Amino acid sequence: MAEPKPASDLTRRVLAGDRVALARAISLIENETPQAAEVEDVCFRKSGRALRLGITGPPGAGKSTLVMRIAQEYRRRGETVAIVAVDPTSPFTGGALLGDRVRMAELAGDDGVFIRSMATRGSMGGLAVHTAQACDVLDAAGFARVVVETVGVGQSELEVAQTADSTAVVLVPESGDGVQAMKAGLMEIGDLFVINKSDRDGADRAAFSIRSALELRAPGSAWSPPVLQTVATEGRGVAEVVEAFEEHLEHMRVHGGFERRRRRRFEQRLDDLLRAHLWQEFRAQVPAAEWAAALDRLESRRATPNGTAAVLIERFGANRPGAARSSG
Ligand SMILES: Nc1nc2c(ncn2[C@@H]2O[C@H](COP(=O)(O)OP(=O)(O)OP(=O)(O)O)[C@@H](O)[C@H]2O)c(=O)[nH]1
Ligand SMILES: [Mg+2]
Repeated sequence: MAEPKPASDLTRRVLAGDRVALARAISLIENETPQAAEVEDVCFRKSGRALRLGITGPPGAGKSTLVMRIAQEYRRRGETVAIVAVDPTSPFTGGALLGDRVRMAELAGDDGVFIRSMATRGSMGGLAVHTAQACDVLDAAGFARVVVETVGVGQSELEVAQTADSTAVVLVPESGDGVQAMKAGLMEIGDLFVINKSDRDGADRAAFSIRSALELRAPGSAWSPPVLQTVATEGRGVAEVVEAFEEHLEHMRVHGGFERRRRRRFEQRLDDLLRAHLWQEFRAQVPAAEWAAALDRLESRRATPNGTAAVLIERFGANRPGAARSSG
């Protein structure tokens, strides 16, 4: 493996935990600027110590409110925390996270906390890759816990949740009988479940139905996900959520699941990156006129999508004669 090049000024400041540099580095990642690669690579090599926690669930379940409370609880325990709110829709506001000014103010000015929202942009392996890269940066900067909030709807958001070491699914009493959560793919990814807004009616019933649904999941598995109740706005039950995260992480360390999970995550990440790179490379090989001609043939039904794809791969794919690459 090649020796790493000396770090740039930005990278050095990131590693020193400089907040302005951290924000800048994450922007570079978000925008897929060429400069991002250096920060990413240096930070990746230095990462691995932070424990990554995922918080996901339906829109408005109280995820951001809970994340703020979790951060406060970690601070009470003397741990540093970085928060990444992955916001698929609004690139700049960070949605409710930045809107939650009271709790923000409580955490602002604390050097042990870093909060950042990230938008969905670009193509290089998508949301999960960007999130993992941002987590590497925060990890390398020395934060002990990195918490990622995503809305639990849609495949790419679920993939983000799966980049965590431990994931909490946040539901509300109205989430009903667990069937909805199951349909959304949330039941499979939770290592712990939180019924937030438990100040409302039906929290006990919701917790019961989630527990029942969980019994159908992977019977005999070593870890049975706890189902907790919180009132995030008041901080009730939050210490128990933090405790459950820590117990789950410890459980995996003892039973060996921890490294397995991280390895799976690397595999997924490599897959995503390779797919994106190979696809971009391939598309760059196909002249615009050829592309338009292929679309014409599809439009007039003179060719099929399967046949067209096969022909394009044969003519422009990496395996064609003389396709040996000149640059790496
Ligand atoms: N009654 C009650 N309201 C809560 C509780 N937790 C959060 N809320 C309120 O629910 C609303 C949504 O909270 P957020 O924390 O923004 O929820 P979210 O899941 O992050 O929302 P998105 O990121 O937009 O999906 C806010 O008005 C919160 O004040 C709770 O425990 N009880
Ligand atoms: Mg939120």
